[in-house]
Amino acid sequence: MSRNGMDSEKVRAALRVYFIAGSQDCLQNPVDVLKQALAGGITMFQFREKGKAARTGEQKLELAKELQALCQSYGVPFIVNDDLELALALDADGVHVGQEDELASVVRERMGPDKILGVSAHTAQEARQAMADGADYIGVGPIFPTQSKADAKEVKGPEGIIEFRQSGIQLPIVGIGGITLDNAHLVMQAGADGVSVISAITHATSIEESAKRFSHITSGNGIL
Ligand code: TZP
Ligand code: MG
Repeated sequence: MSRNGMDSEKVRAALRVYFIAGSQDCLQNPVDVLKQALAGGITMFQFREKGKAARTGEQKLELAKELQALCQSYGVPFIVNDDLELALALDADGVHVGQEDELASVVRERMGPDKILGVSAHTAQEARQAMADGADYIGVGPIFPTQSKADAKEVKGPEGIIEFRQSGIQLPIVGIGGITLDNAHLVMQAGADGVSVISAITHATSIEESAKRFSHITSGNGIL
């Protein structure tokens, strides 16, 4: 079985503006939030329904289906956070797992070679293991302080990404945690292929405008 699900250049392009959300992150209907984010130009979406306020069971499934259909209408990959069974049931485009979740090697095996596998990595060793397990990309963070993840690890700063690159990690990297329109360029300059964002999009005054600006910043067009 091929170890990587997708051509790595396609993965790098999809990581550019990687929007993550679940209903617990949204100030309005998550379907409306995603519609606006897609209109603004996000390049990938991760459904991360997590925490006390999260939906479960049938409600989670129904929301996932709706969000997936929206992503499909834009040709944007729909990734499921830490729920392999849901991803398989929906034939989602991929799965993202953390170090405490299902083993990446197991996820790769069960999804097959053509799906996108993302793994959160905090050390170069974890990054190398993720690659060996068949990861298409790694998520590195938190880069900056975040309010969106209760159990977030120590803040790494953009230096965390520079260190990964210096230690020879060539896998596509997406930075995560506290990324805003003001600091996203630092994440890209550090060697990331893209930015993962929750609150800077879900809590934006204009979601579409925020997504649009992230798109400009990460395409090298500078800060608008
Ligand atoms: N993993 C590390 S930080 C984080 C996750 C899921 C939350 C990122 O959210 P925000 O609002 O973009 O800081
Ligand atoms: Mg997780």
